[in-house]
Amino acid sequence: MEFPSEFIRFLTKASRVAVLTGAGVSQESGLRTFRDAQSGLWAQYRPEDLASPEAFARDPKLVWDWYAWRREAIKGVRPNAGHYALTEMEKKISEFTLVTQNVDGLHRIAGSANILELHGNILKVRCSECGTFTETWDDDVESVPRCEKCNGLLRPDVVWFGESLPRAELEAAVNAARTCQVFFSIGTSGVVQSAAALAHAARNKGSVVVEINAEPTPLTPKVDFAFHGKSGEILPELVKAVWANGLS
Ligand code: BV8
Ligand code: ZN
Repeated sequence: MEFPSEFIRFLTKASRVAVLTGAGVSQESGLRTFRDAQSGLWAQYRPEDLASPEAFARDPKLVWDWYAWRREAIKGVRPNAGHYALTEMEKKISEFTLVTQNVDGLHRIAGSANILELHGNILKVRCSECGTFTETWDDDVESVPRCEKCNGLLRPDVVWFGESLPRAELEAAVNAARTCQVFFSIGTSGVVQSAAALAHAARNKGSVVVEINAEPTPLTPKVDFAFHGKSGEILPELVKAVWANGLS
């Protein structure tokens, strides 16, 4: 893929870069994106209908089993070239912030360091009553496992629709978006708030906004550079184009 020289120059000179990722960056690892997450017995449910406190109150076992199914899927995959290219970029740029909507933990496994998990992490479990985290729980039981401290139902440590994002991570993400010189939106349909507002916050501060996504999104008309294709192919090429021939 050819990258406009103006863009390469910008990125070469940039010392503050913020990146927002979504389910698209994990697609080439074999994980379904949110929009086409539901298959098999889950096909009858919209993700929003399972990822909410109301759904958990209505049928905790159904929601627990959905997350157990997704956890098994995640345990069976590895980061892809897109994840690793982002770890390379982090080494080349002095202030690099990786904000992710993904709960799969693949960025950390790939070696990224400065990660803000805006929507939590599916591999962590806590009590829905007292909030106590637990490292061990039994997945194949008739009912939802319970908290040893207060006997409350355990739940995945993710942010459900209608729940507020973790304050510290959100504040750090907004700050990174507002102070970066280049903002990347990668593998996200840009429809879920408050994450989707970050690119606009960066743009309003005069940052160069870049979209890398398999298809155009509502953000596309507003970006400075849009590269449509697979992030696992485009990101390694970008890293090579900017940093391989020792431009910086
Ligand atoms: C909140 C964790 C305070 C759980 C998730 C303002 C206006 C309207 C609505 C709202 C608003 N403010 C709040 C809301 C409500 C809601 C919201 O935004 N609803 C949407 C649907 C309109 N937001 C909330 O509830 C948030 N909480 O704001 O609290 C509050 C509360 C109530 C009212 C006011 C304020 C909490 C949102 C977080 C929910 N939790 N995940 C779990 O995972 O189970 S969201 C979840 O869905 C993901 O984390 C992610 O954020 C989102 C999915 O989006 P993407 O990651 O972008 O994935 P998607 O499949 O959509 O797209 C993938 C893209 O990749 C596609 O474009 C595809 O083309 C591309 N692609 C595919 N393959 C590749 C690729 N690109 C590159 N390479 C490839 N190989
Ligand atoms: Zn408890």
